[in-house]
Amino acid sequence: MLAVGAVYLMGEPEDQPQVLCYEPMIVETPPVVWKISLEPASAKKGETVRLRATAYDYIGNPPAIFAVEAFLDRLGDPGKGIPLLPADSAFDEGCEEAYLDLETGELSAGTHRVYVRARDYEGTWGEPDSAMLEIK
Ligand SMILES: [Ca+2]
Ligand SMILES: [Ca+2]
Repeated sequence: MLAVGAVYLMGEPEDQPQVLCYEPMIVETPPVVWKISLEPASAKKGETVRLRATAYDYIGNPPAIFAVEAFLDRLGDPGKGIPLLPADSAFDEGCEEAYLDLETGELSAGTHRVYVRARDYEGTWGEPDSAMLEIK
């Protein structure tokens, strides 16, 4: 009686809910990263810099951030970066703030690019975003 793609109706339409069945669709719904901030964005060599980023997963099952990672200067393979920590202590929601304290003692003077990328619960990594860090 109930078939995929069919509308199941019993009795009067107004007092029975319509049940719709869909074929499951598998699509990648990568999260996005935005609002990367560096405090300070211009640091003395050796000074600790707080990196903050917000990640958002629009669609998923569930739509939730699983991990956020950073790369300095060269973007590496997904999952190989320095992990950021969840600001609220757990990556479990669609919108998460993450942070990382960057040690700058090993960095050369000049500008460095900091990349940030997020992964959702379904295992899809999003496109990286980046911000510039100046070491004096
Ligand atoms: Ca997703
Ligand atoms: Ca959370």
